[in-house]
Amino acid sequence: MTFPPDFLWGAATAAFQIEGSTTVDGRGASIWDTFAATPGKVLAGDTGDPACDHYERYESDVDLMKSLGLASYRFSVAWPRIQPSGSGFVEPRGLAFYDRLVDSLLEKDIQPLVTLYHWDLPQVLEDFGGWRNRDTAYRFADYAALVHDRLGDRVQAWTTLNEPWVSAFLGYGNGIHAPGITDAVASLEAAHHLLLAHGLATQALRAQAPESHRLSIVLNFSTVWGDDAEAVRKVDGLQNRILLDPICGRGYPLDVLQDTTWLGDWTNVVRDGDMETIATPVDWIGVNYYNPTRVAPADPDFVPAGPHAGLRGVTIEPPQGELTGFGWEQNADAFTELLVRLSRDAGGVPLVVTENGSAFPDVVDPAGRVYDVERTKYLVDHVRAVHRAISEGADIRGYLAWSLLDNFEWAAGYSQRFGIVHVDFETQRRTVKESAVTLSRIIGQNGLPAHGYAV
Ligand code: GBH
Repeated sequence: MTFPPDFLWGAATAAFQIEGSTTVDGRGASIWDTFAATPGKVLAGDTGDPACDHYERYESDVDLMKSLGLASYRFSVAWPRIQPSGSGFVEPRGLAFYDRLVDSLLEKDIQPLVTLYHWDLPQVLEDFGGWRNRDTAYRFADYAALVHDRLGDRVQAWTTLNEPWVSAFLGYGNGIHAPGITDAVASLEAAHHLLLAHGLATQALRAQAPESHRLSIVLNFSTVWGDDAEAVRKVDGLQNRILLDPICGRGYPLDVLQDTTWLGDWTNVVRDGDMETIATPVDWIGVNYYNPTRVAPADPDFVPAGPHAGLRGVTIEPPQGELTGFGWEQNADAFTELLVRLSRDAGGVPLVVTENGSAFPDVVDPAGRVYDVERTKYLVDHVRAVHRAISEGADIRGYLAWSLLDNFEWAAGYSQRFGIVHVDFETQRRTVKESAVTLSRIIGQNGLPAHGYAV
């Protein structure tokens, strides 16, 4: 089972989840600093400090990546390190950090994939309405251009936003993420402004980037399964198509517009030209996949708890089969099905799996080894699922594991470990897990044997 010759293998992280050092070198506060400092928002009162102390330890972390044979590393730039108040003043020490990180990656022949926004909005911008405010989209485009201006001589692969769906619907909809707003209409307006931010930033980067630069957005998707076609259509619309369709130039799906009108007219934030801006062509789309969603029909007025703004007449069913330690369904067939479908829907735009992984508690044995059997199985099953999707015609150019390190898992704090490398948050000691060794072998042979892959 071999992958295409130039298939890109790697691992991913995000700034707020690993860096720590949240108050050094002029960094401003982000909405996640505020949220984590608010009692009851993050499990056990965990915060972004010290996380993995990666801000101080990036060099040895890059050595670790090299020792695992990673060909690429996806990380995000913390906007509040670059512009502490979200616009205007640019903090040179913030830029210098990512400059050093990029240099050490290139020195070790690891290709950097830069994500410009992974949820850490400068708090000052939130004070002016955050993603509910159209102006934030323009501020983001300015910020994107200035980071690209600094790193673009060395970084080829750029992502505007990570999972705008989560920013909009968990941040402003059900409020389980920062800034913790619970307002369905606001979440749809935020979704539009996030898409606009992506479009404006893509235009700004395109204007200054050489031809070789590859611009993208990363979206989270779920395979929606159920016996009732109408229930599947509704959830698929509000989960997958609501952002993918505008990016691919199809505008907002009509059924989604219909399903959400009872909330109020959120589309009055859409101005002339926005949909064209949002459809600015990208070179690839990042796919983050973790689990399928099972749905069933319900009473027409029933509104399920959860982030899907406007959803009515549907229930989200419990997961089936094997679950991860986080309670998420493990289903690799759902991944193959999703990738084949997305590749078709993306209309010729290649896909990169920018995140895939699973959370389980780790057992560190007395010799200091971590045999993460379940995570390793999840990894192997899902890498096979990608291969199957490619053989069924999907255009997939890479696979990045989530995550390089155990880290700050948002509202779950440090309670959920997604790393292929274990982090002891007391000592900051890193321990390579079996899953990392396995990924390393997969990379080494650019694939897996078809059968009997022994861990
Ligand atoms: C990604 O988001 C993030 O990009 C990353 O930062 C994060 O650490 C990682 O995944 C792991 O969480 O409540 O059972 O219905 C994941 C997006 C959206 C996936 C919500 C799971 C709900 C599962 N997530 N979804 S459930």
